[in-house]
Amino acid sequence: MKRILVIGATGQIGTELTPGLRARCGGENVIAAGHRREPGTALREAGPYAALDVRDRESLAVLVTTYGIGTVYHLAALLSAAAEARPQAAWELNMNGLLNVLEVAAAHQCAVFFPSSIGAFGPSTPRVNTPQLTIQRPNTIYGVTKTAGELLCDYYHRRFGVDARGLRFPGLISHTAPPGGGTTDYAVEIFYAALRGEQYVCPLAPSTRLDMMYMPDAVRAAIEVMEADPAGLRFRNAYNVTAMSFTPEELYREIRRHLPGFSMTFAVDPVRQAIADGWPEKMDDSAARRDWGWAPGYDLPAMAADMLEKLSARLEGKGRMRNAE
Ligand code: AKB
Repeated sequence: MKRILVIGATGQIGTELTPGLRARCGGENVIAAGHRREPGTALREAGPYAALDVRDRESLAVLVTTYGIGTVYHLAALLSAAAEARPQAAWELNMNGLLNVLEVAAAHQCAVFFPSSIGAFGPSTPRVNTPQLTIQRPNTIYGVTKTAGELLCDYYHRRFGVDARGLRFPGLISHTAPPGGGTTDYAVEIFYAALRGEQYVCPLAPSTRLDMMYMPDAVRAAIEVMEADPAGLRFRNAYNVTAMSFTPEELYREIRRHLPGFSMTFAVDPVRQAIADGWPEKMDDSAARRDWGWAPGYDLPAMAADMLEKLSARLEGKGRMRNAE
């Protein structure tokens, strides 16, 4: 059996996609790779782990041949706000990393999953019901790498027959992976503050409406699009997928239904606000629904209830561990 390689296994999506794939395909068949030499115990004990810098094409090729890899989920990237602070590093990781993955995939007949983003759109894109095919003129380096990445994946599919598929993810919300350098991170950080009994200072203005998704839906979407019958795929890179759309004010009100004492203030970060203002409020994901049966499972109330339950259990567990030390 051909194995699966997850690059960026310790990052935001990889932290949940890797166990999801291992549960489905068996631990030994899913190789986790990340820039950390020592990943967490759960990741290391459930299957093989390899330290990898995806900018090193040779090491990637060795990994692919050593493990007999048939599918690569390439998740390693700098997110939008972090990329804006280090544009050259973002280009090197997001673009050169992807080019290496596609080159190795072409040489070894691997399928490739590429996560694009609402960041692939820009201020001239329609923000409401953003169509599958529309204007893509992003004005951030992150967006430039996502749009170019979509095109590069399509090029490798057409020119070299690489089975490259992708999704345009909205902001992703996870109780497992801590936020790291994204514009939509507020929608995760807010839960940590609420459960720790702290006031949350939101970096986006109260009415900033953005497209969002809970991580279990994102993991399922990534697996489903890679398992879809290729004959039904009218698009490759990348399908719009969405689940919910809310503002910081609406998320705050939803959390207060569970934790009435929680409070939030605003200190708008001009960099993140400018990025958010150019992104879709809600994408039209009808092509994904029609072509491979995409349907989200979580809306805002369901996501908030599950986040509060799971994250509070995790934070309590950590507190217990600290007290026992
Ligand atoms: C970010 O905020 O940079 C990411 C994204 C929407 O791609 N979460």
